Amino acid sequence: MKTALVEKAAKAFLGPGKLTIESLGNGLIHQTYKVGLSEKIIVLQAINTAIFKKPEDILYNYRETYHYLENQKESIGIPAPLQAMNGQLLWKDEENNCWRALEFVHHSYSPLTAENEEAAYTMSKNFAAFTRSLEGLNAKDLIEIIPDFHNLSFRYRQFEEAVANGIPDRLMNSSHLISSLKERRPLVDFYETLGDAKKYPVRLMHHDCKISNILFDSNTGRVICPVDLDTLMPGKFVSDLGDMIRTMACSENEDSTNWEAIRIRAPFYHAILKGYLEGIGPILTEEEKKNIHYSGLLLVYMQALRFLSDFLQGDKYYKTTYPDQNLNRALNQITLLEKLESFLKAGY
Ligand code: GN1
Ligand code: MG
Repeated sequence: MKTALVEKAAKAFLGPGKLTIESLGNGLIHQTYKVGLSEKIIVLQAINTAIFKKPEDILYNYRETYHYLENQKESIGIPAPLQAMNGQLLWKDEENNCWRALEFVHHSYSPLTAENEEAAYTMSKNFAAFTRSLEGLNAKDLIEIIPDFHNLSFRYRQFEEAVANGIPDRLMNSSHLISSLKERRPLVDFYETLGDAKKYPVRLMHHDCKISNILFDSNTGRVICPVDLDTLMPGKFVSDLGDMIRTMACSENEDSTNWEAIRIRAPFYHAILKGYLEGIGPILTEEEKKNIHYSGLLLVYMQALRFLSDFLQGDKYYKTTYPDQNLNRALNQITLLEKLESFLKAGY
């Protein structure tokens, strides 16, 4: 993003004056900045409208959630959405970039890895408690921000299309990965059984429960709240639990190419499950509990499909910093999937 545009957007939210601007976070989708004007600091984001086609829907869901939580006793609070000087939550610049701003939470940080089981337990419990605290908000009242976002059948179809129409030399480089992913097609069949809403209720899920999406207090070390709520929308429990297993139970992050080091850290896996069950409380159904171990399998598989499809189609979706990065990410996730399969087969 051009500096001049970031400055203009910052002024649209903060007014005129001397600004400080720095990049924030490690998201793969939006451009995020920490912007200051004298004492006031905000988080400013250019929404990726190629992916979030209706950015106003993000603001709608956020405002509804924010107000709902504000009126609940002892519930988790989230950073306040901020209006631009013109009173709007969404501000468009002359190139049609869509900007939004949030309150900056002082003395906070978001970790890149779960340092120990305790941290994994705490985070998992917090994400689960977040879902629980939204039980009173009708999931159907929020907009499905990205239709079919965690629909594994849809992701599998996208993968098939990428295999049919992908860039030829990229297809050749990935033939081994493509067959590993095809072999695991039965996971899609299992996913389809989740369509039964009595057994697997639709709830408001975060849909991006990776470790870097939770804020900790740097003074006390305690969890503050989940962030990156753009994909907060109706969904199934596997999404959040699965993404936590994917990103916290794994010994390496999704960008690692240290294949030999990728493994499931059993104590972390158990801590995540324990935290989730405690945080969600009695609302999980028997069926959900019975099939709880599918969560990690489904989400790691989906992420592998998404990374490989994007690679085959020329890296149009995920930000990359080198040519084979999405291929490596897919390889990383398939390695993780194999490790998770053996871990579960061995009785975990
Ligand atoms: C994207 O931008 P970021 O890093 O928060 C993606 C998630 C993936 C994740 C993989 C809207 O999230 O679904 O799990 O990358 N978000 C979207 O790191 O596609
Ligand atoms: Mg995200």
